[in-house]
Amino acid sequence: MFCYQCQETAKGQGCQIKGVCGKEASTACLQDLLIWVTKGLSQVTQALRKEGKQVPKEINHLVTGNLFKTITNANFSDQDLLASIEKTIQVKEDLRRQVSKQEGLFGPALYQEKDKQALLEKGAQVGVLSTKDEDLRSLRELTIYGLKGLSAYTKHANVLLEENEEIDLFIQDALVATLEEKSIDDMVDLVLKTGHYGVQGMALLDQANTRAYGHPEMTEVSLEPRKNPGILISGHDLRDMEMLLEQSKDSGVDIYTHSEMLPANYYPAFKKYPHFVGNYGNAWWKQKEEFESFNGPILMTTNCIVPPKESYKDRLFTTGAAGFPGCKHIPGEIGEEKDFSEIIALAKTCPAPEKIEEGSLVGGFAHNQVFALADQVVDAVKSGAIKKFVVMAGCDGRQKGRSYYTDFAQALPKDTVILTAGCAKYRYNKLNLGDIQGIPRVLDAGQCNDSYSLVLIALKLAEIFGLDSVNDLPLVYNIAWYEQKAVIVLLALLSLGVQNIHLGPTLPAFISPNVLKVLVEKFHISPITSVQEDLDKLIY
Ligand code: FSO
Ligand code: SF4
Repeated sequence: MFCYQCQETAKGQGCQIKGVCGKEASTACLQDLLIWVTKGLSQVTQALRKEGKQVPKEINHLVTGNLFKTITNANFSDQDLLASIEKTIQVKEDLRRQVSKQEGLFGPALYQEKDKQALLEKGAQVGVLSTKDEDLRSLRELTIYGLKGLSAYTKHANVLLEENEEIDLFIQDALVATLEEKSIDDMVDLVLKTGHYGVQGMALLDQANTRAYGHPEMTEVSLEPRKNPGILISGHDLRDMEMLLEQSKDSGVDIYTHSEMLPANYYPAFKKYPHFVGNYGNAWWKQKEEFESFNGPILMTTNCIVPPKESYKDRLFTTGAAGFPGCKHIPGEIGEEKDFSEIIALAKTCPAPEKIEEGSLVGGFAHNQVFALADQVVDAVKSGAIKKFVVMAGCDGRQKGRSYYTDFAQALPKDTVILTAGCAKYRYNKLNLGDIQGIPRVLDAGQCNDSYSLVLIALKLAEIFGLDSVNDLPLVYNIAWYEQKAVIVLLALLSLGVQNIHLGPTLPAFISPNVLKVLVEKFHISPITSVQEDLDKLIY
């Protein structure tokens, strides 16, 4: 195996024996093969479309679903990955028969192995290192990781029955492009185009979420459990949240969010459920302790799963793209009602969650809510009460060095406001950093995909202040990344021309020195340094 797609990759270079995330070598090879056969399927859909033939939307969903399954910490199940590989080859073969001009098809488009051992061996040959040139490899992987993040967001929109076929076409074309010999310049263009579609993907999801559940609004979220048994729901899938709330109402079981599901508390449609209590715990990587003390069942709707301890493994359920061997998976395709009754029944037999925190936190500052506060915000900027906005979106992770973000947030002068989204916020959202004339100093827009809100807010501020570019705003970026959803957020920002992004806690291992040079020249990206040095650079 060789995997370097996340920030915690071994030695900052690549996991080669087993993933730091807990991924086995066999799983890594199957994920590589799943990507490869999905490229093959995309070659076929591209060929069909060139011949003017229709490709059903279920095929688009298969492509995005496959990519989603290979995101860091999403699916650890060899069985599930094998089934996806077999299905993809089967579907691809069925479609290939409809292609009139077969001459252009090669490699994965023609692959139709069935034997498990042979599949594993193939997986070991078609991974990251099969591209020999370091820079081409870097740009291909950067594209693929962006596509993985984009697929996850697209999928979340699809489950709410929103589609944008243009995005699917791009994903498939871009997958095919990573099989072709392209120049470095063409690949840089492809990376930026991926970012452009990243913006479209986040916009689609924003539209899907707000149409279905209303606009997030300023909300005080309780951090304290009640006395009833509970179910903890984690990940990003709001449709799963809705189904769970609906099916568990009047059952005597309470519902709590964990990690990236916290923003569900901000949506009007979910507030009407009296058994939806609040949030329990912190970012994904603290789940080993927090799932233990929660006492009740946990539903993982997406990444980030940490291989569970035996003590709670039988209480851990997965659904959607998530999977873990030995944990029960709740099935349900797009448009289908999932059945969470087993989880609810199990909850009733469990003790109530143990209290691990006190008080509450405030969030819900997505674009609509911030626009509603625009006059207040603009006055505070004009009077000098707010001197700078600091975008600190992205992910949290286990690495010790991430305490930098807590220290940075704490050291920021009192006339700065943090704009955040994603699980990165857990490093500072409980610090009580106060407010500026009633505007909280930490404005949480929501999940990592709600970084889209931060973009809209920046554009709105630029418009109000009559500026030509968001780069002229008193707004700086200090972004933390961990996995591939953060990659698409980053590429989206770059495609919008955002300059001077500070990225940490370390730069991606998959960015080669030459590709980094391009990013620095074009966008002035830089790594974080020390809190003081970065404050000097960004704030003072
Ligand atoms: Fe975090 Fe995990 Fe949202 Fe990620 S929970 S790390 S970028 O999956 O998706 O912010
Ligand atoms: Fe290593 Fe990250 Fe890949 Fe897991 S996802 S194998 S930790 S690089």
